[in-house]
Amino acid sequence: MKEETGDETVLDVLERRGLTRRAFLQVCAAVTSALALSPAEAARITQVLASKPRPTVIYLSYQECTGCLESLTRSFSPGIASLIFNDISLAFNDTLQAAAGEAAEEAKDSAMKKAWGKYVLIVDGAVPLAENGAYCTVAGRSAVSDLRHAASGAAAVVAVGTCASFGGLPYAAPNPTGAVPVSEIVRDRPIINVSGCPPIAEVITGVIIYYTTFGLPALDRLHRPMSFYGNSIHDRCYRRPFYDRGMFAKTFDDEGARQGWCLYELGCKGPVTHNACPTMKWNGGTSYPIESGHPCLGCSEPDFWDKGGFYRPLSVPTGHWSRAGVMGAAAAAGVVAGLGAAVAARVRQDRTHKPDAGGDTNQKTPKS
Ligand code: FSX
Repeated sequence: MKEETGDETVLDVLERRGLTRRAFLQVCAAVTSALALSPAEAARITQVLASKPRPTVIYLSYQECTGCLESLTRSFSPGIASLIFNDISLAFNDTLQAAAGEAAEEAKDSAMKKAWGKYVLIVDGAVPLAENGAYCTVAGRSAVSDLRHAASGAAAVVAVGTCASFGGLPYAAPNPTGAVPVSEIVRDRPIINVSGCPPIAEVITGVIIYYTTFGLPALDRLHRPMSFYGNSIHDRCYRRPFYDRGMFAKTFDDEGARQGWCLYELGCKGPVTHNACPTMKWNGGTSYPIESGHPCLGCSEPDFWDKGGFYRPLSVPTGHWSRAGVMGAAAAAGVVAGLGAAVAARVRQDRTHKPDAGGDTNQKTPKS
């Protein structure tokens, strides 16, 4: 086996392990299919992975539940092993690495020095600012100071999870720690938000590999990659025909729920939530919440904890992101359009259907 060097390509790494070019082409095919690359990009992938050094990746965690990393470790294609051993050089992650304490901090400092200005910084978790950042400290240093330092040597920052992207649970009212998203601390580096609580595993790996191979992907107004967040859950929902016909489950165990009708009246946030759940699904494409009979909670959108109740039908959001104007006209228009369609559908339903023979009359219709 050849000796490990700092600037290896994916092909070098596989050859060093004694794997054949066939294995390399399999990695290229896995990356191509995971990223749904255009024909032009797919044609370039073999050349890029054979010639471009693997990027150094530093992965830091702050206020979070480790659900994002749990999700990442369950990635199927490309799997976490392939990502770490083949596609990137993961220099620091305090959950996955064996080192702890001072040895871990030294490893982080040395990896950052070696790749200063070039590494990709992945961050999960929000960052508390109250009490001078005392609510989250690592090795005696506040998260905010740690993040500022790490980001100043990064080529780009990938905020993994809704906590890092938009504040998430720590940011929810009354936000006692003064938590903020990464974008409020880092203002001079490109930021890719990979939201979701947690994000889909293959979306995390896909974004990391896309960035490290091709650079910044096309982003939406909330800095999320369009390829994964360009459509709403509602756009691709297999229950959509029931929504359009005004056929709604009203309780979790009524006839409508058993027949797979739309979950809008049970609080589904699909019309205002952008993510790839209906197409990529979870656990290697097995299912996703709506397919399992549960409404979408809207976990990949800003302020999802504060929007007035997971099981209440949509209404115009009132949380702090929307007050600050971050929610934006497009999402608000989506809510209004969704409500308009639902009300119109409901009128049609009342005129033409009696879909819920055993329905729960206590459930309310959507209201603005
Ligand atoms: Fe937050 Fe992630 Fe939810 Fe948890 O790292 S997005 S609470 S799944 O773990 O940050």
